[in-house]
Amino acid sequence: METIFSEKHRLRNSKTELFGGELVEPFERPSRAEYIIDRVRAVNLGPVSEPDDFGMDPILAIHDKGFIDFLLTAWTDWQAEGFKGEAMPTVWPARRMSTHIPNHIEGRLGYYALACETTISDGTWEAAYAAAQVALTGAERVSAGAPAAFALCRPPGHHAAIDMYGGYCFVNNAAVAAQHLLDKGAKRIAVLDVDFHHGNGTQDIFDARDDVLFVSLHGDPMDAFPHFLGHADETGTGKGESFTINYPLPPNTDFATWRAALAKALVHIKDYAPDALIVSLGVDTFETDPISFFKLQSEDFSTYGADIAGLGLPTLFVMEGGYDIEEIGINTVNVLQGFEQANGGR
Ligand code: SP5
Ligand code: ZN
Repeated sequence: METIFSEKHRLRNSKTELFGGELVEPFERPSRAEYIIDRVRAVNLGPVSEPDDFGMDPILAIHDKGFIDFLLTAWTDWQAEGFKGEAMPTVWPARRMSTHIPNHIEGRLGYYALACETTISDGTWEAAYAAAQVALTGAERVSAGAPAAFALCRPPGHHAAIDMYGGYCFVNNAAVAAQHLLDKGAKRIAVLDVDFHHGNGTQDIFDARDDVLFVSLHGDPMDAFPHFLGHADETGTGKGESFTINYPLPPNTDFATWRAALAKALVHIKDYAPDALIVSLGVDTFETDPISFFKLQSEDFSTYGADIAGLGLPTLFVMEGGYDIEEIGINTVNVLQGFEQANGGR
């Protein structure tokens, strides 16, 4: 399987995350991608390629222009205020308040943020842009007939909504890739989100659409980030009704329970008969992930990679979360190898 990877991920290197009332080193840090690419190379998963540049249009096909303009200048606007730390919001348009978009950077941060653990700093936009190009290049390969590809995106994307960032995400890489596959002629795309956290951004983007099926297994939002989306009663709206499917799972969910939910998800995907599958691949379901509460073990990742291969669909894997950094390479590549071995080594 070919991996698409850009060293520009390193430009996303913020120093602070708000966690437990303290500013700590971010869980989402550059070494994550280094461990993954090292493992890809160590097991000879396949060639590693640089992304092509598809420009801004495919990003603007998914995201609000005002939101992207905000991301482009947020760091310089913040610095112009003379603030010493990294950019984070302190105020939000909460219930019954105005949705006018403020001028001041502090107001705009609150308007466009869905969470404030994720700071914006120098290079954030450049890395997020490169990650979207990685996903687009992977989509291009699948569109051209590759049975599978791995878009090693960093920063991740599935929490980024039409006009919101947060949860370590800025541009929704999986959504940008899905739209690209549709624009290249696919009629239906399924997104299977196996990250521990609910893919609220992807759900938001495709909520009212029937050309993208969104299926997610995740920590129940009653107990897990992002807390305000991902319930089982969210099934899509309008034309998109029944094309969103959520499997919220409780604390300490083990692989047997998780795999039973995956089996149900795979039946829905098969019935939808998509032209291709995008897997939002987060490995924060691992038993020792520092911010999550599922109990998957390393060999389970191989097992479910093979389960996904059973669909027999052209598949683009898009990297999302995973914060047990020492094990992130093994767990991620286990999914890809499990998939490939079940797929007859293609
Ligand atoms: C892409 C991705 O995986 N984003 C996740 C962002 C989660 N950020 C908020 C983390 C809050 C975790 N609280 C955990 C308490 C552990 N005891
Ligand atoms: Zn996650």
